[in-house]
Amino acid sequence: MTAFDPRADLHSSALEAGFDAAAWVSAGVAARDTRVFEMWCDAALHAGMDYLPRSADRRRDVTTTFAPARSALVLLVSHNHAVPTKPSGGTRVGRVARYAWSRDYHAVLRPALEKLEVIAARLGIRAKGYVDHAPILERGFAARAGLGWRGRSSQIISTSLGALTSIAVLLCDAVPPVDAEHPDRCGRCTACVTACPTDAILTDRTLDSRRCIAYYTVEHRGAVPIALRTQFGDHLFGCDDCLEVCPWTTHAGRFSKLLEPDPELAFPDLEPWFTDSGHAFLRRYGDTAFARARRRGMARNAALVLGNLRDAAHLPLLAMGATDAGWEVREAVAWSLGRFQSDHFSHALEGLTCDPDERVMLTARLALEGAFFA
Ligand code: B12
Ligand code: SF4
Ligand code: SF4
Repeated sequence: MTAFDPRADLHSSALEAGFDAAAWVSAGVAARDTRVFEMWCDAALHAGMDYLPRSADRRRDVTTTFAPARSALVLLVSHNHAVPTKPSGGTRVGRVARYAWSRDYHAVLRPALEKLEVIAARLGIRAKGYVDHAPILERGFAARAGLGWRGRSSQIISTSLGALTSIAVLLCDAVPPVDAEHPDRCGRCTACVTACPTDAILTDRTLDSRRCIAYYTVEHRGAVPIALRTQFGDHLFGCDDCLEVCPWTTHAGRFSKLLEPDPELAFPDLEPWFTDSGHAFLRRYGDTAFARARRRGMARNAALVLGNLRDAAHLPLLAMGATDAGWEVREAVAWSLGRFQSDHFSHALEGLTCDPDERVMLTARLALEGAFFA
């Protein structure tokens, strides 16, 4: 790249806009990447995310998303925030993945990408920015751009930023560079595989979404498989276990310029999730990642965390959840009440044995028989 190359100017502008790393890559999708993606979908490892196999054709060719695309400026944004101070009051237990500690990164990064689109136009480059919402194999782009390599956790790992990053892609009509894929730096490390509470990480560096806590707590509607529940521990929303233990994350230290952590998202109060309406929930969390799970999903997640913590101080909140409008919340509450030895709130559990929803009724009956106490 020469000093007068507009690509170099756009690259500098991206870093000035607050992105933590940027690199150019060709827009052609590697056949290996589409093959892996399609085999992964064929093996049903996408769980209930049916939009993934549906978009396989478009993922093979990004000109179906942005017709002029010849190259891409791939961007990394760190969400490795320092831990904010926990607010007081309410019931603030359970862990939230770091990407959800700030306002929804899609909303925050969108204006930054639009700014880059305008700068690109001034430089004579047609460009369109995407973050996580288009059928683009974003990790494949980041790996080919040399920003990092695909770790055993399947996350793109950067030597300077570690594993706690998001990817954005600015598709451009600029002349493509020669791709310079990053070498694998996992070596003999298997820390992420060992750290995964549900054994979701597979040997080919993909994962089984049907076992992944991030999948269930963020994407999945309905009940979580009973066999996995105790392994969820105190994970309330998303999961960073396989990313936090990565030695490259530990070495990277704290970053994140574009995303600001909000203590109310890092340590949310669970109580309103059991009392507020769905509308009130969206008024409070509409511009956050929690909106994806909606009130019912978050109340379900909260109930499972309380069942795993087994702190009697949380029993009144669980009892409140026993009359929730969402069947998946009542079902999770039935399981969680069954994790306590106390008879204090057994009336709530007994009530659920007559629940109009059969799934709730069955779980409540098993809970009363002591099936979940161990
Ligand atoms: C579906 C999805 C999920 C699913 C499935 C995750 C998975 N590992 O496949 C679930 C809900 C579980 C999930 C969880 C998370 N996700 Co997610 N997710 C996606 C999404 C929408 C599609 C990913 C996908 O297609 N998966 C299927 C697999 C096969 O594809 P792939 O992982 O992209 O792999 C590609 C290549 O690496 C290559 N490949 C695959 N296997 C192999 C093996 C080898 C050896 C090689 C060389 C290449 C190769 O082929 C693929 C195509 O390019 C992307 C956004 C996007 N548009 O890409 C975000 C994305 C992958 N998620 C992201 C994040 C941040 C997360 C979480 C950390 C959130 C959290 N804290 O809870 C977790 C991490 C869990 C984990 N360890 O992966 C980031 C990843 C950033 C990064 N640095 O890698 C993305 C890119 C979103 C974004 N724009 O930032 N996610
Ligand atoms: S996000 Fe959590 S559950 Fe999913 S693979 Fe990583 S450690 Fe396992
Ligand atoms: S924890 Fe170890 S094996 Fe996993 S991605 Fe990081 S370096 Fe690779």
